[in-house]
Amino acid sequence: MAIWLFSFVSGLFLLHFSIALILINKEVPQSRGMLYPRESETREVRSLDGIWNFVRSDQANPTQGVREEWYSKDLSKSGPTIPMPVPASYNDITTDNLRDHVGTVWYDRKFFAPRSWAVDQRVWLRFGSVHYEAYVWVNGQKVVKHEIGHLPFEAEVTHLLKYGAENRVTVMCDNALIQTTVPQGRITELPNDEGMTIVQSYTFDFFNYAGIHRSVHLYTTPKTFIEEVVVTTNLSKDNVGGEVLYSVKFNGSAINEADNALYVRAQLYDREGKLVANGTSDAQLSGSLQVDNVNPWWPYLMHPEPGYLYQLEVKLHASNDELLDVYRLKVGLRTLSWSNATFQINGRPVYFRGFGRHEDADVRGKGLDNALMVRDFNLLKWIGANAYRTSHYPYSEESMQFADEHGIMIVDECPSVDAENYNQELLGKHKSSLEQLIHRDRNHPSVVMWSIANEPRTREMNADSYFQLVANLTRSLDKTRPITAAIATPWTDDKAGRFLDIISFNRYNAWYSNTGRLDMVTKKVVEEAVAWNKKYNKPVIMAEYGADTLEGLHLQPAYVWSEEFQTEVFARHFKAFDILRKKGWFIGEFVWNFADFKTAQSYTRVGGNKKGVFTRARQPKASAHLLRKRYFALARELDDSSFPEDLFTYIADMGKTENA
Ligand code: BDP
Repeated sequence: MAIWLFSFVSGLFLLHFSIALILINKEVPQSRGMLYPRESETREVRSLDGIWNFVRSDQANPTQGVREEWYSKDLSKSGPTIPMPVPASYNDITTDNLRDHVGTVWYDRKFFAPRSWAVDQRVWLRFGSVHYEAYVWVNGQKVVKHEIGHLPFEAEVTHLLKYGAENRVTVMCDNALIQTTVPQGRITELPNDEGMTIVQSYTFDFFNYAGIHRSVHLYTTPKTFIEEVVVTTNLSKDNVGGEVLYSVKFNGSAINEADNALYVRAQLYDREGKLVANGTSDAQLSGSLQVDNVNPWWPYLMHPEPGYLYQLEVKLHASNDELLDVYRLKVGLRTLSWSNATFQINGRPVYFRGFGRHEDADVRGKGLDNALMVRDFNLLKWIGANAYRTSHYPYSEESMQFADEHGIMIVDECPSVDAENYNQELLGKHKSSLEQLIHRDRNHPSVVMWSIANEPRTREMNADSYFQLVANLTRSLDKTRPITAAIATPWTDDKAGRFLDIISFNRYNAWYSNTGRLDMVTKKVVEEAVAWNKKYNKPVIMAEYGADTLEGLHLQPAYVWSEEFQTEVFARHFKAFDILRKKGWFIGEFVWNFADFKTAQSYTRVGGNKKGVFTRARQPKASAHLLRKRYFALARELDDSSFPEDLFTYIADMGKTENA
């Protein structure tokens, strides 16, 4: 808890001495439960989203609220509160400098627990994500603590609630990033005009938005309930026969002492609601369902009906057949395979055409916003993309479900960005972030790859043992998906690539190197991709390339920051990609970035990072129209899909019409 002032000192210690340490492989804590809250005949879900009360702590006194037990009464009794929307980042809501606050803030709100919930069930309190660290109390009692943003956590609150009465939930949130958090940052004390002040810094290039970022739910389960469902799928070689393998964990005791033989009935329904397979589990609550004439899950533009999802209905029964709990989830049937040259889905090679993105918007920061999410997916489909990377942290569960439905492939990234100064504590948290991510996202057909880091400093001394341990853990948790990391270290110095299945590299030719030199892009991209492939003999993706672009700035000939320049930079890369595609092991191109986004203040950033193909308000720059033509041209060439009617603007007859 708000220990960063102390950790600051130990952070410095680690900075200087960690490189000499040997990293040890310790067990990571195992996540439990956390199924996405869904209503069923045995479960109720209530949203606690809305306006909460909010207090910021004194930066110089971050633990005051804990010492004074602010959680034991309404926050308003400890001082003036302001209204704060949930979900949202708190940073851009007010007109004062809350934006740059470092340390703890407090939220609380009241809610009713209906009388009906008092009988024979459990109640859970679940947070979709709080960044970065959260402490939660209900009616003054400590409930749960969670560290690492962008990931869900929950706790049972059955015993703490007053039923048929008002209750209070209090959250303390700490945004401080130090050398042992994921991602890392630094806290320094610097003199200012009033004396001394605390300053947060970090090397990564997006604003450290904080607060209750995703929805807060209360949900009920029966006393004995379905705690986890894990699903994997297989297809026959001709993609006609399908198999859904499921494995269920329950929590709670059996109905009576003698009854320890629970079982699961699993039923699979197609899109029209027709039952296509059903079965009963074995004693370990696992089983398989066979599907004839299957509709496989295909990516967008790879098939006329992409994102086909079935519904799996899981019913937990007591041995006397009494129905205990029901949970339903969407399932996509698909296979993944990869080699040292290709990545295949349902036996067909995939070429990724996508984006690096951010969860970012004005006012809301990183807060979940359905309007923005739906707009973004409409733009992804408009532009013909088939994939994106959740750079540089896990995105909302709602967006993962949306990607499943729309056939958008996800390279699912954990929150490790710019990792350096490798130390034991960092390793533990990095591994834990992957464990939590895989636990959360393992059932999504859209997730086709795990990204274990963005731009880690992989030339550092401990980088090889560190990434070996991180990759080993990831593989031990999921063997069905390949592992990548987006690397910017020059290939000559990199020590992490050998632990990956797919090499992704980030490079800004004509931007950070040889700025403005459009004649120094194509050859360099080809040479670098070839070098990565030669070094590791693995498929290669260009995971980031791009140029900052101020919308509306036009300069001919192209000049940095202009729309012409971004368009030209893209075109020079396209040329390189087409040369590389012929080599057989180059499997994808991801533009940086989907949309403009906020960063920390810096003289290289005008209101944030402007490498978006779309503005922050989600309107296209000139490059978007070019990229759209490329992505649809690739889809036609590789996946046999057709062009949208408005792809090419009518210019002239071009001699095509026969004389009448
Ligand atoms: C890359 C980072 C990305 C940055 C980008 C940039 O992976 O987070 O936003 O550079 O500078 O190195 O635009």
